[in-house]
Amino acid sequence: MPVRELLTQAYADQKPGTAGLRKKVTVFLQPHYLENFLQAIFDVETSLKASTLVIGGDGRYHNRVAIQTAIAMAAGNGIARVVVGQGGILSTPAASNLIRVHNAAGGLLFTASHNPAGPDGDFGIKFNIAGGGQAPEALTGRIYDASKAISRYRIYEGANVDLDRRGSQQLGDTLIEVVDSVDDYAQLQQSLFDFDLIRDWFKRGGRICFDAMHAVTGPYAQRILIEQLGAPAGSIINATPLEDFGGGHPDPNLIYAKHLLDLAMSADSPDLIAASDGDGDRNMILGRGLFISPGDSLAMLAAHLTKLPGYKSGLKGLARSMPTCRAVDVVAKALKVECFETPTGWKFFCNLLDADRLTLCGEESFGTSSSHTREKDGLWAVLAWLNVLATTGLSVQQIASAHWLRHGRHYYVRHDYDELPVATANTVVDSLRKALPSLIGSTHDDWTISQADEFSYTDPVDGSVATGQGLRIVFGDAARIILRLSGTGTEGATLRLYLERYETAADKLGWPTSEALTPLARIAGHLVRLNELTGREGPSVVT
Ligand code: VG1
Ligand code: CO
Repeated sequence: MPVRELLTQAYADQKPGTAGLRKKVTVFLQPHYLENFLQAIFDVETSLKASTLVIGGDGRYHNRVAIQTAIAMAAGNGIARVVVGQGGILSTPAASNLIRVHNAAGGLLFTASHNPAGPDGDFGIKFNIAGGGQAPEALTGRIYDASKAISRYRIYEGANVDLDRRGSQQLGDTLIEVVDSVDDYAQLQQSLFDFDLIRDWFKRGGRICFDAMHAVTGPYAQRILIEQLGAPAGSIINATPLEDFGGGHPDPNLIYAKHLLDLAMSADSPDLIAASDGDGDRNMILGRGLFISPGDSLAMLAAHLTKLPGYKSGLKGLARSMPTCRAVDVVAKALKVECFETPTGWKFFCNLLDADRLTLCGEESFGTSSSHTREKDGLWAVLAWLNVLATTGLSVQQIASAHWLRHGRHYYVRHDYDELPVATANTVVDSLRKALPSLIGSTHDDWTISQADEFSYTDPVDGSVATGQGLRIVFGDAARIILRLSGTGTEGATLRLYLERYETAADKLGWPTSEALTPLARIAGHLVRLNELTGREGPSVVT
């Protein structure tokens, strides 16, 4: 019998973070490291056995090897059926959709999102559950506990599935189906947007530049934008997925995709400029002459969404993660729909989506999506913007200006302090936490602190509580300063400082963002003392 039970020793560091288990490739290459974590999932999530498991990844270095291991272990653990993307490729939103399409009990997604790839880069696993959403905290906690106690794992020895050949293959009692990576995803998008109208928009001369950043969205964008919507061939750049993402950092923001900002500011700017990240769940949106911040993009899409075919029946509710600017709250109020504030990480939206209380949600970290799937969806956001442009006949600039005039503008920036010693990062957080109560009521420039606390969240659907989700200093509606520790880094600790300022007067809507936020950055300097306590001169990355 090729199914073998092999002895192993547990690792103590397999605690999933904001978006699954993310480590250096070198960590994953340790003996049985991957096997242990997978076995912990199979041991905890016993519903997988009689059901279907979806497997795919973002194509980064080690993807194929890890997928072969995962398939062999699925067969070793008696999973009835495995659906895997051809070549081992599935973008994160496409995998979430496949789980739904196949009524699977879960999915294994091999990705470290936008983190650099290659032998010295990062690797990761996300476990998604039935319905397509990310495993909730309680479940990842149980998987972590199981990983610490593991002493053996089961594997189908000698398995070598042909990942490039579509169709069915049998591995012991397990049926392996290799499926096209794009088909179902493309069909889903077609059901949501007016493809005819967008095609006409291109025919009338509308222009897009989409940067796939040598990561997973290349084939998806090729199929949808070029083949189905008729965008000119040159509309996609860096379209070929590479194992090391071309040595780049497929994190679409103003730093790692600065060339897109330059393009937007050039005389020859297309109407829409966009990019997605390593695993296809993030999006960046720019128009001719301007960058749309993720919080603004969420708010603007919320304001226009019911004009799009898939959303004609109205909005159930809107949501943003706590550090995301409150622009969408203003739209929710105007539209009289409920607006939720959740902790950082997409998993917190999933219960609300399943309970039918949300239609659109997003995060400041370039994540936007809707009830059509249970992950953030980069190309979805691009198509939504294309459809809004085609439907309204307006430019990105016109949409933004009208939006700000009506709803006011939230200036926004995030400062990341990367690779800090863990103790230093904790000192910064602890000292601010201690100071918070004494800050309430104090005035800084023209702003008075109305609230200063540590965010905790009670899930409105199942009542579960998430504590320690970031420190916030709130100046009424006017401004916020937020500090939290990242849960996705693989080296030391990363602190994130988020600054938000709200203006409604017509003459205050056109400032450059950095200028608008200078006073708030100064106040944050006094209150949070990041530079002072870390010994740094400033943030490593400003987005
Ligand atoms: C970051 C972002 C968060 C996002 C997460 C996963 O987490 O801030 O908003 O959900 O990455 O994104 P953190 O804990 O480092 O701040 V991705 O594109 O990895 O799936
Ligand atoms: Co991602």
